[in-house]
Amino acid sequence: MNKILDSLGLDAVNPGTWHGGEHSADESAELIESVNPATDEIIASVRSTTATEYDALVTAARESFLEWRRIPAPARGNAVRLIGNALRENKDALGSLVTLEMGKIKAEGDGEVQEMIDIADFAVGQSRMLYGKTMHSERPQHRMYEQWHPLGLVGTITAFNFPVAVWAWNACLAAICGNINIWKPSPKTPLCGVAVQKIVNKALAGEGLPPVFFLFNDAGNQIAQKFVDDERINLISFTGSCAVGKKIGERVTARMGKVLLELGGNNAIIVDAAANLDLAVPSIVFGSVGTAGQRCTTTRRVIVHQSRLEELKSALVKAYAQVRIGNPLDAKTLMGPLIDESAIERVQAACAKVREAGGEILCGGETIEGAGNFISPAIALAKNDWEIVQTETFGPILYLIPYNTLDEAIAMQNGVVQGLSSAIFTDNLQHAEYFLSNAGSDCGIANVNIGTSGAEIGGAFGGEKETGGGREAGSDSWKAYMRRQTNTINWGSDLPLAQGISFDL
Ligand code: UN1
Repeated sequence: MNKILDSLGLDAVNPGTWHGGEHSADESAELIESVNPATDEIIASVRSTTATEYDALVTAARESFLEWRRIPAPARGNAVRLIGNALRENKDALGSLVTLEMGKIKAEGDGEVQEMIDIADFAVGQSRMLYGKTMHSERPQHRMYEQWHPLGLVGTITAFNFPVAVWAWNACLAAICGNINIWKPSPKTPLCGVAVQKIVNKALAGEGLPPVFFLFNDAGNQIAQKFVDDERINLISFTGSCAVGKKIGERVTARMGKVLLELGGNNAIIVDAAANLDLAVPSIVFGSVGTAGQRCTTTRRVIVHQSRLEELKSALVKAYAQVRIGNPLDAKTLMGPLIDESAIERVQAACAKVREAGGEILCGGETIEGAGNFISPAIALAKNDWEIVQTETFGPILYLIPYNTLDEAIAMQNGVVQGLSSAIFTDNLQHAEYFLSNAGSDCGIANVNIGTSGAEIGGAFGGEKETGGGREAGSDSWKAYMRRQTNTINWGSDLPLAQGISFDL
């Protein structure tokens, strides 16, 4: 544990307020303890940010923006390239810290840092491609085009489950677009925030750049509320639950700010009559047990053709029995702990609700003796319209739901309030294409013979309905961090009006 902290320059008590390259620490501020969910031990603590420090931070960020926006986008991209390189150097240590503080297995902790590196690389290229369109004006000797300008201050609020990658999606793109980033990490994973801030600011030190990356920590949610309501913050990008996201969306739009919401999912995999179970079974297991069921893309429902139910049921129960649960830093472990005790309680309550509704728990849902928040992953035979199935329980419980026709399966897949990720397993081309057609999945992500989780950064990431409609990472998601301006230039000596209007004096 100490080796990991030492190599990232973390102490037993760490300042949680970073004004770009510098940190401040008001010692009157509360300490946030970082707890290892695998052992219940305190790893280290991070000092929360006071209201005064927060105000000073936003003022400094605004000053920084006035300088940063003047730097050409490709040069801003070069700064992000330095960050990507620094993350490469720190991949092992930062991946281990993610595992230590969040509890996901080391391969997934490292994978998260790889996702940061990937988006940094993507952003470097994008920095030379902030393209606007040109249009043909209807008026002679007129030219029309559009260009993209930075928003200003981009606030990112991240969740515990992806304590570093989701920041990188937002921060790398926002930075090349010319914005200053202010990050509020989850109070459950404050050390990851501090470690990333250190790596990033060290990489940019001596480059003669204004500070671009700012951080504050909040033990409760008072400063976070100020942040959401702060008119100086041009965009709030929030990842978290639908309930909190809805409130944030309302508050930010009430002050005419911009929001980018990446909220909950209730993701399903349809296992068609023509599915190849050699592909489907491992994908379902990774999707439901990976990150101990705590991804927003986690597979929560498997909608299986009646003819394949028995076969799939026994294959899944067998596979679940082989999932090695334990110390997430151990290379052999496939499933680590849940984030805290209340997460365990929620999974157990979900199992109880399945039983109450008349369903069957096929396996799992049992806590494991000793320290840490360990529970065996559960599979339940259930019905799609049960309240508990309609609810996103953020843990390893998977609902198995039989169907007869593909239309019925798609209706069930879409029959939830969330719309993040979805998949079908089938070797039937018509069924695959139907699932992807506009009569098919209503989610932001729809896959064929690939599970619901583990998206690459190159695509736009996000979902519809109560998932919030935001898109982050690849494709043209960069546009969310910019404002569009349409410019019309008259290079002639007449003044024709659009729509042929004559207005002669
Ligand atoms: C999240 O759970 O908030 O597609 C993000 C995935 C990851 C990102 C998940 N690349 O599962």
